[in-house]
Amino acid sequence: MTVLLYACYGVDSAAWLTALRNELPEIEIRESLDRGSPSEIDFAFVWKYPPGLLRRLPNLRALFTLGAGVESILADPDLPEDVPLVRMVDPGLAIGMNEFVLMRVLHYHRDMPEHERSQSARQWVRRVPPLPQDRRVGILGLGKLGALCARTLANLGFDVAGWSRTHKSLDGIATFTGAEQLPALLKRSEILVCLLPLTPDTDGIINRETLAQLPRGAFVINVARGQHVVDTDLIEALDSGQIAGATLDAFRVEPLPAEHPFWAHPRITVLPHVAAITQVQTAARTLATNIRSILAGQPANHIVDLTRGY
Ligand code: NDP
Ligand code: OXD
Repeated sequence: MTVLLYACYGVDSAAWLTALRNELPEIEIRESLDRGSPSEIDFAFVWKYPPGLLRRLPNLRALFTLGAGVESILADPDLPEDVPLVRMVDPGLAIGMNEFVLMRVLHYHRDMPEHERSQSARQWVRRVPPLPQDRRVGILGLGKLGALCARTLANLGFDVAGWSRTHKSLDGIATFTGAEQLPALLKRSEILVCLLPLTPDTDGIINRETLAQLPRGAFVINVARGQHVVDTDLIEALDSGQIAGATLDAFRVEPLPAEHPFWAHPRITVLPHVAAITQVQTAARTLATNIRSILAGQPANHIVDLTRGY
């Protein structure tokens, strides 16, 4: 049994190898195709691999991603349709996203951008935030990450609503379903968090029309994909005061080009795709559990639905 680990772009391959070899001591793990024959590879763990890689693996039994979003792998013309594609669902990743969303929601809820502006002007201005029950947070996407963030915020007392493609029932959280209920979710979202997968249906979903449906002075936190946001529409909404601030962790082009207007916008916080990072230790365990399921004849967990796109 042989696994290929192919990861670049900020992934610590050495740490992954150590963790995977600890979790799967009975399995050979190769770091490249330079050794042995590619036809010996049964499973591949990949993230940001070079074009043509999958074409070279004729006997793959399952393909695992080291990250949660799979849109770039789905766009690979060499992706085999008959090999399960398994996305990353990792407790470490979820903890990171939960922390990040909570941090940015609290930042806006407690008026931190205004306090920071006051400090720059050496002004002592005391602002009284509303109670969390009077702060309406909307979460686009109620999957593994969105539902966790929604629960955390609701447990702190925020008035939380979430939006998904299929109906969800979550204790203490108002839920909205499908395109026809999106306006109702937007209308009540003073802080909007995007945790959707990137699909043809969600591409450009944060645009002039949807931003205009948020309450005036709302905040936007995009921790999903850059393509969810129409960049010029967001800047226009910020400049007009319709949107009071935005936290952006993902961009159409990454790294965000130095000349992009987001960098210098006074109401935008740019982060280099760090909201949540797959944690080697916990994720290696998840991968090992999944590999063992497959070897025992069980289906893997978290298989991507290729037609749905996530
Ligand atoms: P899931 O697949 O678990 O959840 C996706 C959610 O989005 C589901 O609730 C789904 O609805 C909903 N959804 C999908 N399409 C639509 C649609 N057309 N209309 C309404 N709702 C829709 O994904 P995760 O929670 O694991 O991850 C979400 C995204 O977060 C990833 O795809 C990735 O892009 C991003 N991410 C970003 C990271 C970062 O560091 N910035 C790190 C990790 C992930 P339903 O439940 O009905 O299927
Ligand atoms: C992602 C990830 O999908 O880093 O963005 O997992």
